[in-house]
Amino acid sequence: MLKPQANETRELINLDGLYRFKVDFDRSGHREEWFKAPLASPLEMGVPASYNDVFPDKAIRDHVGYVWYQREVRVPRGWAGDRIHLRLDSATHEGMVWVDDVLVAQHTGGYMPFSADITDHVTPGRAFRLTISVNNELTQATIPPGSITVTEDGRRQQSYLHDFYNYAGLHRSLWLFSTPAVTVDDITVVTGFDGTTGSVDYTVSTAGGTGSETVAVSLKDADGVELARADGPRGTLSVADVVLWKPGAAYLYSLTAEIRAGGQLLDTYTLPVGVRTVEVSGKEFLINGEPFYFTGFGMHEDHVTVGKGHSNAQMVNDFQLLDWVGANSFRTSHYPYAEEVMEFADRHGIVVIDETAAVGLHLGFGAVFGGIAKKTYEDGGVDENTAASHRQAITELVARDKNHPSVVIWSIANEPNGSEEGAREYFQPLVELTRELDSTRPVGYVNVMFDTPDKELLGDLFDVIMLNRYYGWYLNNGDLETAEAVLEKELREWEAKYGKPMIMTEYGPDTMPGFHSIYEQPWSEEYQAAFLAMYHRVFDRVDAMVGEQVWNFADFQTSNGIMRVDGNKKGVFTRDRRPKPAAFALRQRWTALAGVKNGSTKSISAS
Ligand code: BDP
Repeated sequence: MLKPQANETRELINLDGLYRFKVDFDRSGHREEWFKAPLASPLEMGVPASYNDVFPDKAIRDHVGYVWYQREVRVPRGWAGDRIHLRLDSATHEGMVWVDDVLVAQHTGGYMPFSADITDHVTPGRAFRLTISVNNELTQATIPPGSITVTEDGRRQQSYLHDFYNYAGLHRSLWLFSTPAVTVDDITVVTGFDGTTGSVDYTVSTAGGTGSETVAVSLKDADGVELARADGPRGTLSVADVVLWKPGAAYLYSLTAEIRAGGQLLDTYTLPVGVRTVEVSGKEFLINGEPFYFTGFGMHEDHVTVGKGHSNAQMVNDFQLLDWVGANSFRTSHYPYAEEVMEFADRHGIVVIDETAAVGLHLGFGAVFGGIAKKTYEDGGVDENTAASHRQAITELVARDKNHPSVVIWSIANEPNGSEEGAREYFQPLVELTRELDSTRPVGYVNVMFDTPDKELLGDLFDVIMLNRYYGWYLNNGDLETAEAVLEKELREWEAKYGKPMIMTEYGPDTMPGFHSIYEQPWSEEYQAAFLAMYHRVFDRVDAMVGEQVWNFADFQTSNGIMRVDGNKKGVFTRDRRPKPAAFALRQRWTALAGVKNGSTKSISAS
């Protein structure tokens, strides 16, 4: 899936800005065909952003169902003869798109782009009415799942098992773009190297042609100097004296594909390419054949006011803070992030664990918080409908992100029930699907604290073991001595059971900024620092540990609950990105580690 771009043969117009906005409180919009006329509403809404925290209105914030966006869009005169498309980088969680009176696209899955060819419905030089209805409902058939109940007085309420607020709306950019009739439809690259010679295997698929066109590709270095050329839709480009893409030292070549007929250029597309390899070998995680140690965070796309709306300035700030704290990686917990984020990581050498939105696939969680434990893998729970959406989520994620050198692991779920009967039957086909779609990257899932090695049924299906552990917080709260012993014992059991590389993908306590204690009391800033230092001592003693990603980079908004005060406070930075003291301790440790643990000549000092 190629991101739209402007070049010699393609045009691109950004459609962000203010849209007319209407909340469909009584679910009448589709029946009354609101797309057929200007939306009758005094509200306007900025795009991209979540709408929830923008209006001082509880009914809008808590609304369960559709909201509508609308604006006029003018198609440039010069686009006559081209194919014209609309692209939404996301609509959370379901989007329906009309061009004037015509439904042109419908997509479910709130964190993935989709597009529509609207050539037949628009006229170059004229404007059209763009209307989008966006539904925020989560059901047992969506990824992530959720359930809706209706109160006695008719209010719809959304509940879900994941610990981040169900922000909704048009979170990412919208685009109008043109392509020629014959197009480069997709490009896949797989890279490698042998000594100082790099290789770029490429496959270019085309659409709209007669078969008589020719495809050629070329590769340029970062200075724009052409290094290699090849004819044909698939082949291998060889790169002498290759500069590898390395964590902390990104280097990007650019691959240009061209379609020609009779010498005339029909279409072209340029893709940034990082040459690097990723591999699991025994207990090691290798990038370019060298052991890599992940440092960083599980993160969230989450900011004050705009919620999950993408903002380039906030993104740059988050990456700058990652750099400041010495992090070399992050996980896109718990959904795919905006493509701008992935491209930024590519350009700056940040390593990414790329996760689907499959979070909350554990119906036993209810019991932990005093509710009733339900079976997870049964009809009406995590069932064939969930699996169908999950397959779509994996397929779209790999299609979108397969060419990013920063992506080194596919994480296909966060904390599913991995110990109940049915877990293997559910996950085995999904792992196989992921490997079929991309045989080059390790595949993992993130294991929940209840699924200890004596109970867990899935680890052998995956390449890496990714664990979320909260000893010292949800368990052994305030008792770091016991927590340390239990943590080490469990990590050693995992190591013995699978002998695979292990990453701690979540660990950390809620921490109230400004709360101090000389007794290392839970919630204090001192406790957070002591908690993390304890985990680090243990990681440094366990060989198979190849990474540590603290939960969380920053405080973030969640649904209401007795365990949350204006959200989750496990951030090392506050929600407005001010450091808690733990940030300074991490900075010291991670700067010293610099991505190397096993085989390191550097000494690892436990902070
Ligand atoms: C884990 C989840 C994460 C939560 C975290 C927590 O993976 O989404 O926010 O716990 O409780 O279970 O803070």
